[in-house]
Amino acid sequence: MIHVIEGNIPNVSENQPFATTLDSLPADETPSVEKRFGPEFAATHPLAVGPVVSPPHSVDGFVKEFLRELNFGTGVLLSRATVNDQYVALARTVAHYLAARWLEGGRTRREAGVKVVGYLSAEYLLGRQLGNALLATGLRDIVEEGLESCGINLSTLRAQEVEPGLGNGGLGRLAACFIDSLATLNVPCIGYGIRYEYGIFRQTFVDGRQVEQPDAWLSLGSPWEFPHPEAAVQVDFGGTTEEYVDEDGTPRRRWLPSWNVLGVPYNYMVPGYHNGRVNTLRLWSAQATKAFDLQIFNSGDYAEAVRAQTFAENISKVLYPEDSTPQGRELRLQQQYFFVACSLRDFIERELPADFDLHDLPERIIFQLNDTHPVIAVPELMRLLVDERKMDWDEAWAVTQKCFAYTCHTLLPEALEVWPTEMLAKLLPRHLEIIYQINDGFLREVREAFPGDEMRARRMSIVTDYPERAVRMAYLATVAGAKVNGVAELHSQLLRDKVLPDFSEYWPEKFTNVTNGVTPRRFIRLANWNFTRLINETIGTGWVTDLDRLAELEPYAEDPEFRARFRQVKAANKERLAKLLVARDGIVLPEGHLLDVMVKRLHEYKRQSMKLLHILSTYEQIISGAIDPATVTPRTFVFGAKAAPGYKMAKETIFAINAVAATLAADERTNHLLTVAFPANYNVTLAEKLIPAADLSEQISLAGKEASGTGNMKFALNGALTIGTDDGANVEIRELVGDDNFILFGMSEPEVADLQARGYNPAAVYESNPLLKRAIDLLASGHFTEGNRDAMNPLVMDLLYNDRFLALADFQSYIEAQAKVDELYADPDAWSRKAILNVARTGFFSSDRSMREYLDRIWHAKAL
Ligand code: 26V
Repeated sequence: MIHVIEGNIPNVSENQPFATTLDSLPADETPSVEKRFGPEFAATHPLAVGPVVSPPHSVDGFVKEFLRELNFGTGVLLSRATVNDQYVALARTVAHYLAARWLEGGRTRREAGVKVVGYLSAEYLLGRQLGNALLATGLRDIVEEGLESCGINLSTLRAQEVEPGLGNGGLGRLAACFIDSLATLNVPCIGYGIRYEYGIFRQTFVDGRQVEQPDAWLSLGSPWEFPHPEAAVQVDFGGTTEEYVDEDGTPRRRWLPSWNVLGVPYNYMVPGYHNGRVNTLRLWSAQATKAFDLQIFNSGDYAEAVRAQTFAENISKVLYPEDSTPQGRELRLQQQYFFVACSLRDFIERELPADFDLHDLPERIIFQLNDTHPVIAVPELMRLLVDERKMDWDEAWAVTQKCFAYTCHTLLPEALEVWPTEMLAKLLPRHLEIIYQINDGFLREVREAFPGDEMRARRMSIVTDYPERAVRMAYLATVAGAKVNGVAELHSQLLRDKVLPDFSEYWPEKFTNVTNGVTPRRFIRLANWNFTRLINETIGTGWVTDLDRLAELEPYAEDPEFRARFRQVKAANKERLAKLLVARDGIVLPEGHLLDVMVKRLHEYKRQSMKLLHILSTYEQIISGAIDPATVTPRTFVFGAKAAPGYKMAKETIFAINAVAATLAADERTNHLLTVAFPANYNVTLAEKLIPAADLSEQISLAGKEASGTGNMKFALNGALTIGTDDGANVEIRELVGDDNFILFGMSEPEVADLQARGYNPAAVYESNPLLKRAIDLLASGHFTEGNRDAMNPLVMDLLYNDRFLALADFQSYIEAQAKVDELYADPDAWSRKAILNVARTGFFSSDRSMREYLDRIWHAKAL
C-alpha cells in the first residue's frame, strides 16, 4: 500500500534534477549517478544512470516522481489539482523517464559520428503522446496502479490530452509513422518541422455545414515539448544581392537581406518501442528579433509598436489547409524557407563538430524532402556552402546532390508546387539566383545529352514561363535529389511515365518506389488492445516489431474458435466506439450493423459523393418498394472528413452527407436498416477508435489519383475488408490478400485515361442508368433539405455536368460490388475468415519495412 503524500515531499534537496548533468560529462566517463550522488540516489533515480537501463520503476518510485512533478512542476496540491494539472504532471513525469535515454542517445550519436536521417516535413500528425510514451517505456501498468493509489484514473488523464494536429492528412501522418519506425529500428533521425501555434482547424457542423474553429492546442500547456530559446537561429528574408571581391581576390555574390526572424527550437522526444532509443523531433517557432518598439509604444501607438512582432510571428502561427490567396501563398513560402533554413543551420552548426569538413556532409546527413514543401532547402544548402563557406560551386553542387532525396506524394497537377519568380525575387533573391544557376547547369547537361532537342530542354527546365514565370519545385527536387520516389507501385510508375517522363528517361536509376507503411505500435498495439491480446495469445508478441509475423495467423483463419474470438474482438471494439460517439457527438450507433467506414480528407478525387450515391440508391430502393427491406443487410455508414476551408465543392459534399444522415435518422421505414454517422473533427485520436471497429473499409478513389493511401493499410491490419478501386496501395493490398478477400470495382487507370481521352459525359451516364438517375433525382428533389431544391444544387449540377473524377462512370460497378459485400456479410463466419486473412497477409504494410527500404536503397544509413 502506498502512502500518498499530500503536499511537500521531504528531502527535496537530495532530489536534484538528474539528467541535466549527463551531457556535460567527459565522453570516456560513463555517467554514473551512483558515483556522484551515492547508491541511494541511484536506486531511486535509476533512469538517470544512462546507457543501459533496466525498467527500474516501482509503483512507489513513480508515485513520488508524479507527486513531485505535481507539487513543484505544476505548483498544486493533489487535493486541489484539476484533471489538467494531473495530466500535465503525469506527462512531465513520463517524459522525464524518457529524457535520460534521450540525452544519452544524442550524445552517443554525436560521438559515433554516424549518418543521420534529417526528415524535412512541413507536417506531422503525431496523435496523442501519452499512450505511446507509456507503451514505449513499458510503464503503463505501474502508472495505472500508482495513479489509482492517488485516486486518479489513467484513462481520464489520457482523454485530457489534446492531440497536436500539425498536419492535414496522409502526408503528415506518414511522417509521424516514419519517425516512430526509425526510433524503433534504432536509427538516428531528427525530424524537422514547424511548431504551428494553431494546427489543423477544429471542424464543427452548423446546420450540417462545416464551420472551422481555431485549434488552440497549446492553450492548456504542452508538457511534451522542450523549448530552447537560447538556441534560436536567425532566418533572413528580402533585400537584394550584390557582387563583391573577397579577401582572395575572387569575385563572389552575397545576399543583403532586409528583415529577419528568429527560429526557436522546440524538441519533442520520439521513443522507440522497448529499445531505449529516443530520437528528436525538432519543431521551429518563429519569434521576432525585436519584441516591440519602445519609443512607439511610449508614444501610445500600441498596435504599431508590436506590428513587426506580429508580422514575424505569423510565420509559424497556423498550418495551411489551403493556399488560395496571394498573401497566403507568400506566407506559405515564408514558412517553408523558415523551417528549412533553421534546420540546415541547426544540423550543420549544432550537430556536427565545429571543424567538420563540409565536403564530407553526405557521410553525416541525408535530408529527405517530404513532398515539395521543403525543397527550398536545396538552394539554401548551396548558399550556405558557396556564399557562407566559400566552397567551389561544382563541389558544393556535388555535395548537395548527395544530401537530398525527394518523395512525391501526389499525382494531381494542381498539387505540384510552383513559386512565381517574382515572389522568390522579393523574398529570397539570392535563392532565385542560385536556382537559375542550377537550372543553367542542368539544361547545359540536357542539351549535351540530347543535341538539337530544344523542346525537351524547355520541358525539363526548372523555371517555366507559363502561365507565369515560376520555379517548378518538383523539378528542382528531382534535379537535386539523389533519389526520387513515389509512395506505392502504381504511383511510382505513373510518376515516372506521366509526371516526370523526361527525367525518368534521363535518369532511370534515380527513380524508385517505396510503398508506404504504418506503425503497428500506434495502429494495432495501442489502438486495438482487444485484438492485440488475441494475437499475442496466438502467436506471441514479436509481431509488434516484426509485422511479417502476422503471417503466422494464417492457419487460424481456418479455426472456427479463433474466428469466433475475432468476432468478439470486433463486437467489443464496436461497443467501445458506440460509447465514445454518444459521449463525443451524441451519435447513437445501432447494434448488429455492418460498420462501413470512409475516413480521409474530403476531396473530389476520393469520391465521398460516390459513397453517398450508394447510400441514396439503397435508401431509394427501399422506400420505393423496389427491394424487400427484409433482404437488406443492416449497415451503418461512418464518414470522417475535413474539407479545406476554401474548397467549395468539398464543403457542399459535407452538407449533403449531413442532410442525408439527418433525414435517414428520422425515417422510420429505414432507420433500423440504414444509418449514416458523421462525427465532426476526424483526427488521429478518432481514427484509433474507428478503424478497429470497422468491418468494411472504403478506398474508392478514381484509379490513378490516390498516390498510396495509408488508411487502407490500417483498416486491413485491423481486420476490415476493403471495397476499393485499383488505385494507390490498394493494388498491393489486393495482390497480397488475394482477389477472394478484397472487393474490387471500377475502371483501371488505363481505362480512366482512355475514357477521358474519348470524352466523358456524366449526364449521359445519368440518363442511361435508372438506378443512378433515381438516386440523383432524390437528392435533387428537396427530400433531404425540407423541400429546398436549391440547397443540393451545387453538388447535383457538378455531378451531372462536370464530375471531374468520374463518379458516375464507376457508379454501376460500385453498386454491384456493394451487393457482393452484402452477400458476403450475410455469412459472418465466412466474412471473419476473409478478415483474418487480410490481417495475416498485410504485415508488409508496416512502416518498419518502409523505413528499411529507404535505409537500404535511398539513405544508405544504418541502425546504431
Ligand atoms: C494537396 C492538394 C493541395 C491543392 C489542391 C489539391 C490537392 C490535392 C492533394 C494534396 C495532397 C498532397 C500531398 C498528400 O497529402 N499526399 C498524400 O500522401 C499520403 C502519404 O504518402 C498518401 O498516402 C496519399 O495517397 C496522398 O494523397
